[in-house]
Amino acid sequence: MNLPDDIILSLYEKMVATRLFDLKVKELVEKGHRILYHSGIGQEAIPTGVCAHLRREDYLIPYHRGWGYMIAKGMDMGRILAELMGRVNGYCRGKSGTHMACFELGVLGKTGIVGAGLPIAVGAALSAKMRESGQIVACFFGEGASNTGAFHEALNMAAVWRLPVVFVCENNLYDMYTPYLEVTSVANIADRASAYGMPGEVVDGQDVLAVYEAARRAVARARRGDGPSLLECKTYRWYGHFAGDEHHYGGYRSVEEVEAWRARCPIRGLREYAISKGIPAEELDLIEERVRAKVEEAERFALGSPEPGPRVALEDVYA
Ligand SMILES: Cc1ncc(C[n+]2csc(CCOP(=O)(O)OP(=O)(O)O)c2C)c(N)n1
Repeated sequence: MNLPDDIILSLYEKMVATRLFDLKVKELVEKGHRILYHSGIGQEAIPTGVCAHLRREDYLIPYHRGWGYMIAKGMDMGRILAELMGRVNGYCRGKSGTHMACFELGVLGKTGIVGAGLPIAVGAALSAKMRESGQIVACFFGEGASNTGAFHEALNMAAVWRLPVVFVCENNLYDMYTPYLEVTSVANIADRASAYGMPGEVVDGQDVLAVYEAARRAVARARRGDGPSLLECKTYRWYGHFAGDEHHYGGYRSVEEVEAWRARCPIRGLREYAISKGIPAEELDLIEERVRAKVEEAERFALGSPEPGPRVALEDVYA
């Protein structure tokens, strides 16, 4: 694969933004701000590589880990952070926190129920097909979600109706604190695709170019009207399941295992590839500087945004 430099630089920028935004949230949590936090650091290549193929009008079903999907789909980091902090300038006026949605960009919201995004993806894809709108759906979830009934129902209906969905499993090897192999009937979640007559592919989730290429095929299939696909991206989260999970390092995960995965940083991997292709390191440094400034600006925006008063609790409700 020989991607043009502008695509490589764009993937780099999105991954760096995802990483620096996540680190900013971590810093704010450590300072005592109350933010529901599931770090996606280490997994940046997956939302970046998949969402690079989405159009503005396509649907996106994110899941609880990280914010790379939202950033890659074009959501504003300041408004994401404001929402996480419960401020009125957030995407849902501070009422949803991490479960925010942005309908203008097709982001249908995170849910706190593991696996619950998959049937929503099927519904959105059915709607797109019936309206002949040309939209597709990218649906993200962890390997733990693939053991829920919702996963199996969703894949079955998506296959029966040949719906335009790309199911993306981020297999970071642990369902909270449980090694997935202890509770899962197959070593590769992608193998489950064959039970529903759709293509399933195992992808190196630390290699953004591999994710980009696999997603290109799956998205093209969905756009052609040939139906859904399942991508399983093998990956690893660098930090705990959530802020305060201190046992992830040397507890339920060995220090050697964590360090071996950290050595396969997706951002460093792309950086080295870009430099080997002749892209100057200074250009990559400039991108980092620019993104860092945007993250600082997002923090100022969020902290400067007021908290909603009690009156707004009665707004945006049905009755
Ligand atoms: C139906 C349901 N069961 C349990 C939980 C508690 N829970 C939240 S995240 C999580 C682990 C999910 O693992 P996975 O889907 O692999 O995603 P990961 O956190 O590893 O990215 C669990 C068990 C929940 N939110 N919903």
